[in-house]
Amino acid sequence: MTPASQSETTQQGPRGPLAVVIVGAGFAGIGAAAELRRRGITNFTILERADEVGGVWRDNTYPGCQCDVPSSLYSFSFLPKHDWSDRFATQPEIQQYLRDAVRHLDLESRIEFGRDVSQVQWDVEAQLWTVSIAGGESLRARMVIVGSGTLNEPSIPKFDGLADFSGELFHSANWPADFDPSGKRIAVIGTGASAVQFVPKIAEAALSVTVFQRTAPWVLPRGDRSVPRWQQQLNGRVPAAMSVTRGVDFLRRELLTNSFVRSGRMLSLIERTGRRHINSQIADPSLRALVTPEFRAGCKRLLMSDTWYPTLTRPNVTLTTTPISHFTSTSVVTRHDPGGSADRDTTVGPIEVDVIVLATGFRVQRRSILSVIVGTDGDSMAAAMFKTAPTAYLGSTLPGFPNLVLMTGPNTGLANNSMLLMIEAQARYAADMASYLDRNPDAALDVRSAVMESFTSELEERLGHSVWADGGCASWYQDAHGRVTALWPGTTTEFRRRTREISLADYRVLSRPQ
Ligand code: N01
Repeated sequence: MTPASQSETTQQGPRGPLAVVIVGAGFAGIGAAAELRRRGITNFTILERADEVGGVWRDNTYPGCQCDVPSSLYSFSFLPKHDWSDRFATQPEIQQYLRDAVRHLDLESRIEFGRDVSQVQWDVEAQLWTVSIAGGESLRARMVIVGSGTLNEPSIPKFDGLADFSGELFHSANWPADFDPSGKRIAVIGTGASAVQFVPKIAEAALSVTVFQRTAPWVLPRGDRSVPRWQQQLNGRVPAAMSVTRGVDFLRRELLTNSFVRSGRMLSLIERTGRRHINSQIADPSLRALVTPEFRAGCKRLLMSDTWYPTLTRPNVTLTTTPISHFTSTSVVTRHDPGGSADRDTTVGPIEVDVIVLATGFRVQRRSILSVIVGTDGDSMAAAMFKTAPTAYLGSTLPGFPNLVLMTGPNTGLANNSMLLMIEAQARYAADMASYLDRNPDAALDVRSAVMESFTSELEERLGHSVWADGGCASWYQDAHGRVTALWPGTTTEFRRRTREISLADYRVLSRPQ
């Protein structure tokens, strides 16, 4: 649609009704669109607030940004990529894959860029969603698929004085394209998956890097390697070769699930590997002590890096576990913490820096899109979801929000496998709902409260003794009460089976008021 025709429709009132509006053009939105197409549903549009596809893989451009599941598992099963350059795909290559996927699936004309969704409201009379876009336009649709992502709202801790800092300050997900670390004194707050990837890169050029670690993560050997040209060609010519690699990578990850859910013996093996990794890369006993985790492996996301520990031993890099007190215009001020580990640490007091990088993760539990989706009784999805624990039936649907599927919703995250497997399963589920609605023009599907309650109890029971709940850590996998609300408790195979189709027994069929 051209801008001209968009403004025309503004003057004429809401556009539509469309069969489906998809919010977001990352893996989830594109996967859902592909599945709709496969089922012959073509009356849909994708609203994307940025000017490019890619979601998190568009936003995270920090140096060293790379996938931590093998690339064999990082393309859609219906559009395999055979020529990944590395065993773990890099951010630019993943984003290019998504651009290519959009072209290949002929979705280019379906994506409307620069369209920031401001409200999604159910119209009880018309049984349609009204999707409002910042700037004034609105669309009507029978169904909405929310694919706007989970790890896309940077979490900025409320540190005293942070706003007074006069140097460069940014979050790892908003990396300035022209940032040059050369000769700079850099503070990095956080030691999660992002920091572990970019600190080794910036440390090569920076004058100094001070890494502020609150909790030492488990870091395992990565074993990355580039894929030789001959192997890429073989994968292209003999698809079975790639399928075998994909199958082996898939099974190894799938089989780990039980260890996490039951805190099984495999975790001790992972911890031994983690400790060996520390001991083989760090000679200094006090630094070894600082980086040794004090919780069970897997409780937080397992990180993989062959360069993290060697980077911490560089003369221009300091790891400090002294808590941050506040910031001044030029420094990070730490505080002595008698109850903590300050006695093992040498750095206490103001540390003058030119740059602060917040590698402090994302707001996962309370993403803002949930506040603007308004259901049958006028409540926002955030209000409905947070009455108890954040949950949705099969991570996808919520009572009072008919004909709406939340992609990568609560309890659909994975600690050990590729999210694309979950996304494809959810896309099929969403498209099955769209097909039903297509066949039944007067109906709407609203998941039964009892079905969701029983699903929520099942999750609580299955996750209650998992390492994510009992492993002795706090993480974004949990809500404020320590309940595991981000992760799926089973294998991806189980999730695929349970989301293969919409079971009508799980839903109330609403009919349009006469
Ligand atoms: O964020 P995180 P991330 N004071 O939440 C610390 C995915 N991902 O951006 O552990 C001091 O993991 C916090 O400390 P603590 C992946 O799913 C994937 O690194 O809470 N420190 C922690 O060290 C990952 O899980 C890839 O004690 C504070 C860090 O900040 C998710 O994104 C690559 C603090 C946050 O770590 C998020 O990763 C990158 C405070 N007030 C990311 N607040 C792939 O390879 C927070 N911290 C696919």
